[in-house]
Amino acid sequence: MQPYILYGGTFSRALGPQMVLEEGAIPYELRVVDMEAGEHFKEAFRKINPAGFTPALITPEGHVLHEAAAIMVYLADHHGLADLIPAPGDPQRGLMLTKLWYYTNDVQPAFKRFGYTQRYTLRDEDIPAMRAKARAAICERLQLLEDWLTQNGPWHLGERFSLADLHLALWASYGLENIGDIVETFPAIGRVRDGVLARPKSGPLLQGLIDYMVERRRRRPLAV
Ligand SMILES: N[C@@H](CCC(=O)N[C@@H](CS)C(=O)NCC(=O)O)C(=O)O
Repeated sequence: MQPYILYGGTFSRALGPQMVLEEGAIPYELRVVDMEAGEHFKEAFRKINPAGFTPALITPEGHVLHEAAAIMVYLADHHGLADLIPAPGDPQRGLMLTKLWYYTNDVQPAFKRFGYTQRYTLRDEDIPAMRAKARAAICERLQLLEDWLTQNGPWHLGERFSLADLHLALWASYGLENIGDIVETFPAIGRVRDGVLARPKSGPLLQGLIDYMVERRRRRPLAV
């Protein structure tokens, strides 16, 4: 059977699915999409994911999956990775899914407005104010997670590690103006990020993202 083919690399959130593949020792091939060169919007990649976003995952059956969190849940379920996802019927699964959906439906759009502010404004002069509002929205949402982790942590599910921790570690590693600012401002979130960094399989991948982002911010600082 064909291995999985994962499209992503560099600063893509394909890292979420990649961490699951590594944690589960699932064979895969990584195909790097150079997003800095705009490869994700070119025809070759649009044939894989017409939306032009990474990650995309081609399964051994030939299905194309997109949406990082959905791919993570699928892989963990399909390969029975019980140490990453509570099984259907386990009440903790609901808690985990609710946080994953929160990341993708609420936290992620605020990050998009912050990182790609020009896409959301009609006039360039509105960019700084729009970005400041997006930043405030991100911090407000992260504060809710900080409160949850402080009261119920150290992981999202208390003592039990899960996909939600991998996903949050990814978001926390992007940072805002500076790569370390989220984990410095929100210590409980920082502990989740550090816990993932300490994992033998996911840790080196996450460190690679952090190193890439530090270098990227140096080349392209955000003007707020
Ligand atoms: N909802 C999608 C969003 C995917 C997404 O935005 N991926 C980023 C990579 S980190 C991307 O392709 N960005 C390119 C762009 O927006 O131009 C998911 O969670 O997988």
